[in-house]
Amino acid sequence: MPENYIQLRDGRIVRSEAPLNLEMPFETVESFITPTKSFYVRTHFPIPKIDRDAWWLHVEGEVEKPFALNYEELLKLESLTVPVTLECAGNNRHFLEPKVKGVQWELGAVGTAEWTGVPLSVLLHRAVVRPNAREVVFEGVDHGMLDDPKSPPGELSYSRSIPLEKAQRDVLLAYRMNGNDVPPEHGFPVRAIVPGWYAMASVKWLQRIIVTDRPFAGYYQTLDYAYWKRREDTAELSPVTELQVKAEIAKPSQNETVPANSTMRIHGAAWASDAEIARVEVSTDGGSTWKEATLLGESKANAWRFWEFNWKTPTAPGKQTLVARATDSRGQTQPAHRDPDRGTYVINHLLPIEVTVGP
Ligand SMILES: Nc1nc2c(c(=O)[nH]1)N[C@H]1C(S)=C(S)[C@@H](COP(=O)(O)O)O[C@H]1N2
Ligand SMILES: [Mo]
Repeated sequence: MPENYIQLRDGRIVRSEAPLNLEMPFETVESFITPTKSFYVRTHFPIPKIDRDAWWLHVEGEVEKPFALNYEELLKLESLTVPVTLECAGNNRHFLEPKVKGVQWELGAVGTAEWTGVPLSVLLHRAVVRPNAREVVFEGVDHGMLDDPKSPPGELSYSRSIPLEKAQRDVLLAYRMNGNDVPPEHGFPVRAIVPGWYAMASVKWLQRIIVTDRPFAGYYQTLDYAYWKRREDTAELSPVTELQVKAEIAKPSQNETVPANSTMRIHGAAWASDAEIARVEVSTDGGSTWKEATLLGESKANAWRFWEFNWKTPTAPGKQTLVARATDSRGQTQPAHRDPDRGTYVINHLLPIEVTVGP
Protein backbone atom coordinates (compact mmCIF):
# COMPACT_ATOMS: atom_id res chain seq x y z
CA MET A 1 0.00 0.00 0.00
CA PRO A 2 1.42 3.44 -0.87
CA GLU A 3 2.76 5.38 2.09
CA ASN A 4 -0.04 7.88 2.68
CA TYR A 5 -2.88 6.01 1.05
CA ILE A 6 -6.05 6.42 3.03
CA GLN A 7 -9.11 4.35 2.44
CA LEU A 8 -12.14 4.39 4.68
CA ARG A 9 -14.11 1.34 5.63
CA ASP A 10 -17.37 2.16 7.38
CA GLY A 11 -15.73 5.47 8.20
CA ARG A 12 -12.58 3.76 9.49
CA ILE A 13 -9.09 4.25 8.11
CA VAL A 14 -7.64 1.10 6.57
CA ARG A 15 -4.14 0.72 8.03
CA SER A 16 -3.72 -2.66 6.31
CA GLU A 17 -5.96 -5.14 4.49
CA ALA A 18 -4.13 -8.41 5.26
CA PRO A 19 -4.03 -8.64 8.17
CA LEU A 20 -7.03 -6.34 8.59
CA ASN A 21 -6.25 -3.25 10.67
CA LEU A 22 -8.83 -0.47 10.87
CA GLU A 23 -8.63 2.76 12.84
CA MET A 24 -11.44 4.97 14.04
CA PRO A 25 -10.77 8.62 13.10
CA PHE A 26 -10.60 9.97 16.65
CA GLU A 27 -12.19 13.30 15.71
CA THR A 28 -15.44 11.38 15.12
CA VAL A 29 -15.71 10.31 18.78
CA GLU A 30 -19.09 11.41 20.08
CA SER A 31 -20.67 8.83 22.32
CA PHE A 32 -19.37 7.12 25.43
CA ILE A 33 -20.08 3.78 23.76
CA THR A 34 -18.30 3.45 20.43
CA PRO A 35 -20.64 2.03 17.79
CA THR A 36 -19.41 -1.42 16.71
CA LYS A 37 -19.11 -0.31 13.08
CA SER A 38 -16.68 2.45 14.13
CA PHE A 39 -14.61 0.37 16.59
CA TYR A 40 -10.95 -0.12 15.62
CA VAL A 41 -9.87 -3.57 14.47
CA ARG A 42 -6.46 -5.13 15.12
CA THR A 43 -5.61 -8.56 13.72
CA HIS A 44 -2.34 -10.43 13.17
CA PHE A 45 -3.66 -13.28 11.01
CA PRO A 46 -6.64 -13.90 8.75
CA ILE A 47 -9.95 -13.70 10.63
CA PRO A 48 -10.97 -17.29 11.40
CA LYS A 49 -14.39 -18.51 10.27
CA ILE A 50 -15.88 -20.25 13.28
CA ASP A 51 -19.08 -22.27 13.37
CA ARG A 52 -20.36 -21.66 16.87
CA ASP A 53 -22.20 -24.98 16.92
CA ALA A 54 -18.89 -26.79 16.41
CA TRP A 55 -16.91 -24.50 18.74
CA TRP A 56 -15.45 -25.69 22.04
CA LEU A 57 -13.61 -23.82 24.73
CA HIS A 58 -11.05 -25.94 26.61
CA VAL A 59 -9.99 -25.15 30.17
CA GLU A 60 -6.85 -27.10 31.06
CA GLY A 61 -3.34 -27.05 32.55
CA GLU A 62 -2.78 -26.70 36.30
CA VAL A 63 -6.37 -27.58 37.23
CA GLU A 64 -7.89 -30.60 38.98
CA LYS A 65 -10.82 -30.92 36.58
CA PRO A 66 -10.04 -29.91 33.01
CA PHE A 67 -13.14 -29.57 30.83
CA ALA A 68 -14.47 -28.25 27.56
CA LEU A 69 -17.66 -26.33 27.08
CA ASN A 70 -19.64 -25.29 24.02
CA TYR A 71 -21.37 -22.06 23.08
CA GLU A 72 -24.80 -23.09 24.31
CA GLU A 73 -23.42 -24.07 27.71
CA LEU A 74 -21.45 -20.85 28.03
CA LEU A 75 -24.57 -18.76 27.39
CA LYS A 76 -26.41 -20.54 30.21
CA LEU A 77 -23.87 -19.39 32.81
CA GLU A 78 -24.24 -16.21 34.85
CA SER A 79 -23.22 -13.16 32.83
CA LEU A 80 -22.31 -9.53 33.31
CA THR A 81 -22.50 -6.52 31.01
CA VAL A 82 -19.84 -3.85 31.50
CA PRO A 83 -18.39 -0.99 29.48
CA VAL A 84 -14.66 -1.49 28.96
CA THR A 85 -12.24 0.67 26.99
CA LEU A 86 -9.82 -1.23 24.77
CA GLU A 87 -6.69 0.53 23.61
CA CYS A 88 -4.05 -1.01 21.38
CA ALA A 89 -0.58 -0.91 22.96
CA GLY A 90 0.64 0.72 19.73
CA ASN A 91 -1.97 3.49 19.70
CA ASN A 92 -0.29 6.88 18.83
CA ARG A 93 2.72 5.12 17.27
CA HIS A 94 2.50 7.35 14.20
CA PHE A 95 3.70 10.28 16.34
CA LEU A 96 6.95 8.65 17.50
CA GLU A 97 10.18 10.31 16.42
CA PRO A 98 12.20 8.78 14.89
CA LYS A 99 9.64 6.67 13.03
CA VAL A 100 9.34 3.05 14.10
CA LYS A 101 8.00 -0.08 12.45
CA GLY A 102 4.49 -1.33 13.13
CA VAL A 103 0.95 -0.26 12.32
CA GLN A 104 1.00 3.54 12.12
CA TRP A 105 -1.92 4.21 14.47
CA GLU A 106 -2.71 7.85 15.12
CA LEU A 107 -5.26 8.56 17.89
CA GLY A 108 -7.99 6.04 17.09
CA ALA A 109 -6.79 2.55 18.08
CA VAL A 110 -9.05 2.90 21.10
CA GLY A 111 -12.77 2.50 21.77
CA THR A 112 -15.30 1.63 24.44
CA ALA A 113 -17.89 -1.09 24.04
CA GLU A 114 -20.41 -2.70 26.32
CA TRP A 115 -19.27 -6.30 26.69
CA THR A 116 -21.51 -9.12 27.87
CA GLY A 117 -19.98 -12.36 29.01
CA VAL A 118 -19.20 -14.89 31.68
CA PRO A 119 -16.70 -14.02 34.42
CA LEU A 120 -13.59 -16.13 33.87
CA SER A 121 -13.60 -16.81 37.63
CA VAL A 122 -16.71 -18.97 37.13
CA LEU A 123 -14.87 -21.31 34.74
CA LEU A 124 -11.70 -21.34 36.83
CA HIS A 125 -13.75 -22.24 39.87
CA ARG A 126 -15.34 -25.13 38.00
CA ALA A 127 -11.92 -26.37 36.85
CA VAL A 128 -10.48 -26.17 40.39
CA VAL A 129 -7.20 -24.35 40.02
CA ARG A 130 -4.21 -26.04 41.67
CA PRO A 131 -2.33 -24.18 44.42
CA ASN A 132 0.81 -23.90 42.26
CA ALA A 133 -1.02 -22.02 39.47
CA ARG A 134 0.33 -18.58 38.56
CA GLU A 135 -0.90 -17.49 35.17
CA VAL A 136 -3.71 -18.04 32.71
CA VAL A 137 -2.90 -18.26 29.00
CA PHE A 138 -5.52 -17.43 26.39
CA GLU A 139 -5.10 -19.07 23.00
CA GLY A 140 -6.91 -17.84 19.89
CA VAL A 141 -8.02 -19.91 16.91
CA ASP A 142 -6.23 -17.54 14.50
CA HIS A 143 -2.79 -18.61 13.35
CA GLY A 144 -0.23 -18.22 10.59
CA MET A 145 3.40 -17.75 9.68
CA LEU A 146 5.27 -14.55 10.52
CA ASP A 147 7.98 -12.79 8.53
CA ASP A 148 9.93 -12.10 11.70
CA PRO A 149 13.13 -14.21 11.66
CA LYS A 150 12.89 -14.35 15.46
CA SER A 151 9.46 -16.00 15.41
CA PRO A 152 9.26 -19.77 15.94
CA PRO A 153 9.47 -21.77 12.70
CA GLY A 154 6.13 -22.85 11.24
CA GLU A 155 2.70 -21.76 12.31
CA LEU A 156 2.00 -19.73 15.39
CA SER A 157 -1.32 -18.98 17.05
CA TYR A 158 -2.08 -15.78 18.90
CA SER A 159 -1.69 -16.35 22.66
CA ARG A 160 -1.19 -14.12 25.64
CA SER A 161 -1.25 -14.58 29.42
CA ILE A 162 -2.36 -12.71 32.52
CA PRO A 163 -1.63 -13.36 36.21
CA LEU A 164 -4.05 -15.74 37.93
CA GLU A 165 -5.09 -13.03 40.39
CA LYS A 166 -6.22 -10.78 37.52
CA ALA A 167 -7.96 -13.71 35.80
CA GLN A 168 -10.01 -14.34 38.93
CA ARG A 169 -10.79 -10.68 39.56
CA ASP A 170 -12.57 -9.06 36.61
CA VAL A 171 -11.89 -10.80 33.30
CA LEU A 172 -14.87 -11.62 31.09
CA LEU A 173 -15.35 -14.18 28.36
CA ALA A 174 -17.47 -11.97 26.14
CA TYR A 175 -19.96 -13.19 23.56
CA ARG A 176 -21.79 -9.89 23.05
CA MET A 177 -20.47 -6.50 22.03
CA ASN A 178 -22.88 -3.57 22.34
CA GLY A 179 -25.83 -5.96 22.65
CA ASN A 180 -25.18 -8.12 19.58
CA ASP A 181 -23.07 -11.21 18.92
CA VAL A 182 -19.39 -10.28 18.91
CA PRO A 183 -18.74 -9.78 15.16
CA PRO A 184 -16.14 -11.95 13.34
CA GLU A 185 -13.45 -9.24 13.29
CA HIS A 186 -13.82 -8.65 17.05
CA GLY A 187 -13.50 -12.32 18.05
CA PHE A 188 -16.68 -14.30 17.29
CA PRO A 189 -17.94 -16.33 19.03
CA VAL A 190 -16.08 -15.54 22.28
CA ARG A 191 -13.18 -13.29 23.29
CA ALA A 192 -11.48 -12.37 26.52
CA ILE A 193 -11.96 -8.87 27.90
CA VAL A 194 -9.17 -7.90 30.29
CA PRO A 195 -10.25 -4.55 31.82
CA GLY A 196 -7.55 -1.97 32.38
CA TRP A 197 -4.93 -3.73 30.27
CA TYR A 198 -3.70 -2.84 26.82
CA ALA A 199 -5.90 -4.75 24.41
CA MET A 200 -3.31 -7.31 23.26
CA ALA A 201 -4.40 -9.21 26.40
CA SER A 202 -8.05 -9.36 25.31
CA VAL A 203 -7.58 -12.44 23.12
CA LYS A 204 -10.19 -12.93 20.41
CA TRP A 205 -11.56 -16.19 18.94
CA LEU A 206 -10.78 -18.04 22.17
CA GLN A 207 -10.26 -21.78 21.96
CA ARG A 208 -8.11 -22.69 24.97
CA ILE A 209 -7.58 -21.37 28.46
CA ILE A 210 -4.44 -22.88 29.93
CA VAL A 211 -3.59 -22.44 33.61
CA THR A 212 0.20 -22.52 34.11
CA ASP A 213 2.59 -22.72 37.04
CA ARG A 214 5.15 -20.35 35.47
CA PRO A 215 5.22 -17.12 33.51
CA PHE A 216 4.25 -17.70 29.90
CA ALA A 217 7.03 -16.75 27.49
CA GLY A 218 5.23 -16.97 24.13
CA TYR A 219 6.08 -14.82 21.12
CA TYR A 220 3.48 -12.10 21.84
CA GLN A 221 4.64 -11.90 25.43
CA THR A 222 8.38 -11.56 24.93
CA LEU A 223 9.52 -10.73 21.40
CA ASP A 224 6.38 -8.74 20.66
CA TYR A 225 4.25 -6.62 23.04
CA ALA A 226 7.19 -6.24 25.41
CA TYR A 227 9.41 -3.31 26.36
CA TRP A 228 12.61 -2.69 28.31
CA LYS A 229 12.49 -2.40 32.06
CA ARG A 230 15.60 -1.36 33.96
CA ARG A 231 16.80 -3.18 37.03
CA GLU A 232 19.89 -1.36 38.25
CA ASP A 233 21.62 -0.81 34.91
CA THR A 234 20.41 -4.00 33.23
CA ALA A 235 17.58 -3.80 30.71
CA GLU A 236 15.13 -6.71 30.81
CA LEU A 237 12.24 -7.40 28.47
CA SER A 238 8.94 -7.14 30.27
CA PRO A 239 5.49 -7.88 28.82
CA VAL A 240 3.19 -4.91 28.18
CA THR A 241 0.38 -5.02 30.75
CA GLU A 242 -1.74 -2.19 32.25
CA LEU A 243 -2.96 0.87 30.38
CA GLN A 244 -1.10 4.06 31.21
CA VAL A 245 -3.07 7.21 31.95
CA LYS A 246 -3.85 9.29 28.86
CA ALA A 247 -6.03 12.09 27.51
CA GLU A 248 -6.61 12.55 23.80
CA ILE A 249 -8.09 15.55 22.03
CA ALA A 250 -10.82 14.65 19.54
CA LYS A 251 -11.75 18.16 18.42
CA PRO A 252 -10.32 20.36 17.13
CA SER A 253 -8.29 17.89 15.09
CA GLN A 254 -4.73 18.16 13.77
CA ASN A 255 -4.27 21.15 11.41
CA GLU A 256 -7.87 22.30 11.74
CA THR A 257 -8.59 26.01 11.27
CA VAL A 258 -10.53 27.53 14.12
CA PRO A 259 -12.16 30.98 14.13
CA ALA A 260 -10.30 33.82 15.86
CA ASN A 261 -11.85 35.70 18.77
CA SER A 262 -14.54 33.17 19.53
CA THR A 263 -15.31 30.34 21.94
CA MET A 264 -14.17 26.96 20.71
CA ARG A 265 -15.06 23.72 22.46
CA ILE A 266 -12.06 21.47 22.89
CA HIS A 267 -13.16 17.96 23.77
CA GLY A 268 -11.83 14.45 24.06
CA ALA A 269 -11.55 11.39 26.26
CA ALA A 270 -9.23 10.24 29.03
CA TRP A 271 -8.63 6.85 30.57
CA ALA A 272 -6.49 5.01 33.11
CA SER A 273 -6.10 1.53 34.56
CA ASP A 274 -7.75 0.56 37.86
CA ALA A 275 -8.14 4.20 38.82
CA GLU A 276 -10.41 7.13 38.15
CA ILE A 277 -9.55 10.10 36.00
CA ALA A 278 -8.98 12.75 38.65
CA ARG A 279 -8.20 15.66 36.35
CA VAL A 280 -7.72 16.66 32.74
CA GLU A 281 -5.85 19.85 32.00
CA VAL A 282 -5.61 21.65 28.70
CA SER A 283 -2.90 23.91 27.39
CA THR A 284 -3.51 26.13 24.37
CA ASP A 285 0.06 27.44 24.29
CA GLY A 286 2.06 24.27 23.73
CA GLY A 287 2.35 23.32 27.39
CA SER A 288 3.46 26.62 29.01
CA THR A 289 0.24 27.16 30.95
CA TRP A 290 -2.54 24.75 31.90
CA LYS A 291 -6.22 25.09 32.76
CA GLU A 292 -8.57 22.50 34.13
CA ALA A 293 -11.09 20.90 31.78
CA THR A 294 -14.56 19.76 32.85
CA LEU A 295 -15.05 16.02 33.27
CA LEU A 296 -18.35 14.88 31.72
CA GLY A 297 -20.73 12.08 32.66
CA GLU A 298 -19.87 9.66 35.45
CA SER A 299 -16.69 7.85 36.25
CA LYS A 300 -16.84 4.14 35.29
CA ALA A 301 -14.12 1.68 36.18
CA ASN A 302 -11.83 0.85 33.27
CA ALA A 303 -13.77 2.94 30.78
CA TRP A 304 -12.81 6.29 29.32
CA ARG A 305 -14.27 9.57 30.53
CA PHE A 306 -15.16 12.44 28.24
CA TRP A 307 -14.06 15.98 29.03
CA GLU A 308 -14.41 19.42 27.51
CA PHE A 309 -12.85 22.85 27.74
CA ASN A 310 -14.14 26.13 26.35
CA TRP A 311 -11.31 28.00 24.72
CA LYS A 312 -11.44 31.73 24.03
CA THR A 313 -9.44 31.77 20.83
CA PRO A 314 -6.91 34.57 20.25
CA THR A 315 -7.98 37.69 18.36
CA ALA A 316 -4.93 37.54 16.11
CA PRO A 317 -4.64 34.81 13.47
CA GLY A 318 -1.71 32.39 13.79
CA LYS A 319 -0.69 28.89 14.86
CA GLN A 320 -1.57 27.48 18.29
CA THR A 321 -0.55 24.22 19.93
CA LEU A 322 -3.14 22.39 22.00
CA VAL A 323 -2.16 19.72 24.54
CA ALA A 324 -4.27 17.70 27.00
CA ARG A 325 -2.92 16.01 30.11
CA ALA A 326 -4.72 13.51 32.33
CA THR A 327 -3.97 12.61 35.95
CA ASP A 328 -5.55 9.64 37.69
CA SER A 329 -6.73 9.09 41.26
CA ARG A 330 -3.43 7.37 42.07
CA GLY A 331 -1.61 10.58 41.15
CA GLN A 332 -0.13 9.20 37.96
CA THR A 333 0.11 11.61 35.09
CA GLN A 334 1.38 11.67 31.54
CA PRO A 335 5.10 12.13 30.93
CA ALA A 336 6.12 15.18 28.93
CA HIS A 337 8.57 13.18 26.86
CA ARG A 338 8.85 9.76 25.35
CA ASP A 339 10.80 7.10 27.23
CA PRO A 340 12.74 5.20 24.51
CA ASP A 341 12.78 2.03 26.68
CA ARG A 342 9.13 1.60 25.79
CA GLY A 343 10.09 0.75 22.22
CA THR A 344 7.08 0.84 19.94
CA TYR A 345 4.42 0.44 22.66
CA VAL A 346 2.82 2.15 25.67
CA ILE A 347 2.80 5.62 24.17
CA ASN A 348 1.28 8.09 26.61
CA HIS A 349 3.56 11.12 26.59
CA LEU A 350 1.97 14.50 25.81
CA LEU A 351 0.97 14.91 22.17
CA PRO A 352 0.51 18.33 20.57
CA ILE A 353 -2.42 19.16 18.28
CA GLU A 354 -1.53 22.06 15.97
CA VAL A 355 -4.34 24.34 14.89
CA THR A 356 -4.51 27.49 12.81
CA VAL A 357 -6.46 30.40 14.17
CA GLY A 358 -8.07 31.99 11.14
CA PRO A 359 -9.89 35.27 10.67
N1 LIG B 1 -6.75 -14.04 18.80
C1 LIG B 1 -6.35 -12.77 18.71
N2 LIG B 1 -6.68 -11.91 19.70
C2 LIG B 1 -6.29 -10.61 19.63
C3 LIG B 1 -5.50 -10.15 18.56
C4 LIG B 1 -5.19 -11.07 17.53
O1 LIG B 1 -4.55 -10.73 16.52
N3 LIG B 1 -5.63 -12.37 17.64
N4 LIG B 1 -5.06 -8.85 18.58
C5 LIG B 1 -4.98 -8.21 19.89
C6 LIG B 1 -4.69 -6.78 19.83
S1 LIG B 1 -3.07 -6.35 19.60
C7 LIG B 1 -5.66 -5.83 20.04
S2 LIG B 1 -5.26 -4.19 20.10
C8 LIG B 1 -7.07 -6.21 20.26
C9 LIG B 1 -7.98 -5.49 19.27
O2 LIG B 1 -9.32 -5.83 19.47
P1 LIG B 1 -10.39 -5.33 18.41
O3 LIG B 1 -9.94 -5.76 17.04
O4 LIG B 1 -11.69 -5.95 18.82
O5 LIG B 1 -10.44 -3.84 18.51
O6 LIG B 1 -7.26 -7.61 20.11
C10 LIG B 1 -6.25 -8.42 20.68
N5 LIG B 1 -6.67 -9.80 20.64
MO1 LIG C 1 -2.95 -4.04 19.82
